[in-house]
Amino acid sequence: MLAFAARTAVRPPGLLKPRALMKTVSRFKAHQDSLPRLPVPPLQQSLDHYLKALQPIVSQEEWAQTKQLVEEFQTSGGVGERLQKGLECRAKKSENWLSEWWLKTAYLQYRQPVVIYSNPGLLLPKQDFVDLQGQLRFAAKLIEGVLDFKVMIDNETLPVEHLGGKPLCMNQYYQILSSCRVPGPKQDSVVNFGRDKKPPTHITVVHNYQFFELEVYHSDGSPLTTDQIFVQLEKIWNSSLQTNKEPVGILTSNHRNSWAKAFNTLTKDKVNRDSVRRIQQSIFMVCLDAPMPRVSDHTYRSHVAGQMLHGGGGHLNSGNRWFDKTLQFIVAEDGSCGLVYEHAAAEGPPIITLVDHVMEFTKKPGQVQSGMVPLPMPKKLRFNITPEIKSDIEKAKQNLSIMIQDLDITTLVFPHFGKDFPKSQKLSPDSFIQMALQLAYYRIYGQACATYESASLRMFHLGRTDTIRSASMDSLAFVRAMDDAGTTEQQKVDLLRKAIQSHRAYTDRAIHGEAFDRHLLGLKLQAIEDLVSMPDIFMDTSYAIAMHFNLSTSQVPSKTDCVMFFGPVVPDGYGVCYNPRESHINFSVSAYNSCAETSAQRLAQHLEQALLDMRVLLQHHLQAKL
Ligand code: COA
Ligand code: HC5
Repeated sequence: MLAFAARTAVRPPGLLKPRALMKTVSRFKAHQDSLPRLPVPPLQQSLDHYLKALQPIVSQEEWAQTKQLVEEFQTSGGVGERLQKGLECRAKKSENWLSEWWLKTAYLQYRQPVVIYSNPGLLLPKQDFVDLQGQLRFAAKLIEGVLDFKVMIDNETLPVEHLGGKPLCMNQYYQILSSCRVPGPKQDSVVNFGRDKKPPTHITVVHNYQFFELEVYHSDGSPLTTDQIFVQLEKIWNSSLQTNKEPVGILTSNHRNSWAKAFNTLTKDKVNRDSVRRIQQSIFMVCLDAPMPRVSDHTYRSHVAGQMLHGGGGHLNSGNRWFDKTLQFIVAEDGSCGLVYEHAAAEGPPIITLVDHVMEFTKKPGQVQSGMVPLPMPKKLRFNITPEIKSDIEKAKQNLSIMIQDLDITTLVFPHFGKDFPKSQKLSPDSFIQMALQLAYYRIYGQACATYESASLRMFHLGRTDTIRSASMDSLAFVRAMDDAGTTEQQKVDLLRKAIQSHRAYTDRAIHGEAFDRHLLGLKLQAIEDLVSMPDIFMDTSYAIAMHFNLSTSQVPSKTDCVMFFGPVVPDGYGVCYNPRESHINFSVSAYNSCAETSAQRLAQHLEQALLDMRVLLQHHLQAKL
């Protein structure tokens, strides 16, 4: 019995009977255990690749200096070798040498607000309802759809995903429901209640800044139907008509240290503490938003993307959120829908799989109900607002307003082609798009920049991401040649193909655990853990340039025709997310207004032009016979 209890620690959450549970433990665990462990790449290989990746983005002098530092770092018996041994030792002792470090470095110790700086957003196709009835009916169906997906998590019928023919780690699916980030003074944490003895059976619904606990299961464990959820949502709506409430949720948008302090103040009060706890525990959250200000059809998508990321500010829907909550669906009365999610728990793809399932589900006709059972009133989660908390809310509002003013975001549907065209040219669509981005950036700035593209490490147990550095000497040669009158069209074609192939080769290395970014991070953290002084390669200008990602990009494909977005990771940079479909591509581009040198619209226009120019180039000129 003890052995069983110990094993349940790894079980996926769910409302399961013990027998089913045993089966679940073994199947989930068997799959997870069969996955390879994340390797530590050979030191020299990573350093060689690092030097190569620096070439297009640093000066020759900087490069020469770094080469020397790298050589010193890797001398036999030197600090590099020692740190590498430390890492290899860590890899032997842990399930994944990187995952905990990554969680802390990329998320929990990151002090900037989660809004814009960390939480990604997603915009769904506009729904065709225009009134309250439609809004609540869609929200009810959406809730039922998530619960339908949750069955697959609970009873482990989620199909194992594959990449490059290899099975992927499925752990992230067990982190996205019933979880929440919690602010801390130096470091945050993430709590997950799905593994509790009695997993949560409620969701949080928020309307007019008022939070409600909505039970979504009957006492026999069966989920509420769409009609039943609809009735409950109506009750919530009708009991939260006042619009003069303090937007307590806006506290979650603040700088993490400020929020951690305010969190302490807020949760001194037992009523507040219990309400926060119920939000954290809930399976997920649904935000019933007030209508958004009317904008022209032309700017609608870009405008609503902002709404999904931040809620529009204290006077609009930002108080209708708990930005620490892992998963928040947003449904507004005018048919705008989407979500915002807290990133620490999972990457985009598991969220997208859930969204695709939910959107398919909402298209199914509802079952006709035979009579309604009376259901209790959803519980209002009350907050006692002291003058101190009110002042914290005011400060958070002001701060958020500045952040919102600063966000420059645009979405673009590139209608001319999708994956179909690069595929017809026997080229990787992802690499094709990345090269278009390189060309667009070069045409604006006349130089290449450190470029980040997310690569999945889920081939490995508990794998998250590594970095594909899309700016290479090959990409630079291509973008330089593209507008150069002295280069023949045939040479341009060859350079484009070579750049694409080199990017695709990088991608293959990255998803097989052979990129260098996480390895270098590991060596740096190992140095901190071993209390050795920071090696010079990490104190070097080239390293700072390499880590200053002016282009932060990510491909997130989906079956639903949606667009995803996130903020830039540096003050003078861009965030670019794209969803390549068969015959069009959805893009989002973000930047900061406070940076005079960047403009989301400008990059988006150049991107469109670059994609078109690359197609013309390939269509008009046959591949050189090698
Ligand atoms: N000729 C013809 N077709 C090709 C081709 C070629 N040379 N190369 C690729 N293709 C096809 C593929 O077979 C695939 O076909 P499909 O549409 O039927 O699936 C399609 O083109 C897409 O392939 P490609 O564009 O090369 O990209 P990819 O799907 O391999 O994705 C990454 C590349 C880097 C995005 C992916 O490996 C990855 O890591 N994804 C996760 C990223 C992530 O986690 N993002 C979120 C972070 S929160
Ligand atoms: C719903 C789409 C989410 C995409 C989020 C994403 O790509 O996040 C990246 C995660 C990672 O580890 O690479 C980080 N990035 C936004 C900075 C690219």
